[in-house]
Amino acid sequence: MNPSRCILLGAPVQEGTGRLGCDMGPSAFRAAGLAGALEELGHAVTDQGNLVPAAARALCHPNPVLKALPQIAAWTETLAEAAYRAGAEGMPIVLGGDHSIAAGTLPGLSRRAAEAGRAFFVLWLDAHPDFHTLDTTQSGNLHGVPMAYATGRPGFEGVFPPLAAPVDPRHVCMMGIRSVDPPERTALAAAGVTVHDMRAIDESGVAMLLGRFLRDVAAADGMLHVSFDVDFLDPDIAPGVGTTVPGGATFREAHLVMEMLHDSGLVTSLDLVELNPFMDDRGRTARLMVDLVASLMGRRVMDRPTRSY
Ligand code: NNH
Ligand code: MN
Ligand code: MN
Ligand code: MN
Repeated sequence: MNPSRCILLGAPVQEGTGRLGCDMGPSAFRAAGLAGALEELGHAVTDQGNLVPAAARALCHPNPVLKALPQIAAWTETLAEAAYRAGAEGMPIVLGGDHSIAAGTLPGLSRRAAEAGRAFFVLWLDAHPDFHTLDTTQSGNLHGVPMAYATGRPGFEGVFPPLAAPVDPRHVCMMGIRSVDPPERTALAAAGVTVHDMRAIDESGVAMLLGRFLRDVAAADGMLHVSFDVDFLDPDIAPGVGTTVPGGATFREAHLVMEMLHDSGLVTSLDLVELNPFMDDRGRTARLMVDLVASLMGRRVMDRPTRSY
């Protein structure tokens, strides 16, 4: 990967989870030294500060459990536009905020790719697939729906903005998955999303699974967006998150994923989501996330020949 112009966009969204604290995520990434770590690697960094959501308008939906629908719909509109614009200026790195922000970033960036005539791929690093529709979610937490919306599953019409370029579910690879609700399981299989759950990682290792996906992206000359939910990581190393699911990616697996992504030279945008500084242990999770981003952006232990996947 050549030196990039990194565009940092803060998205202090917390209404998509059932708890408070993710609104402090952008500050924690900054306090943990994200911009400095990128600059040290030779990248130019422009921090555009925190976004402000569009005005929320009243929305009704028959599912009574949905939480903060007007607020998240407003953020979705703002984020889609901001990610689309930042995609023309450099490599957008969106600092969440909870994972509902991907309902904005994915459509904005896939629209940018479509206009460039490029295929758009997504690597989804998460304990959860976030593949609920507004009708199937039982928790009502809208961080559980962004992938369903971005891939054009029905039921979002008139609530979230229309999609200029829905993401092809066959261009989505999920890794780290270990908490799937029954309606999500059925829908993922029907849509053709590649899901590497923790068992697949245990059986095959991240290198084999990720290498296969990176080869597909490279063969299509695709743009690759990485959506990185903190709960991809094992809670023992990353406690600063609302939803701690045991059995997550280890320090070494996560670093290897990041190093392979760097070597591939394919990553064009990044979401960092679900960091909850209120739950963190003296900034440990924020600092680990910054270290992982540094590996993704070129920090390495030893020089080695560039590999192509
Ligand atoms: N699937 C659950 C729900 O919809 C959990 C989603 N929680 C997440 N997603 N943290 O990444 O509520
Ligand atoms: Mn998520
Ligand atoms: Mn998650
Ligand atoms: Mn294809």
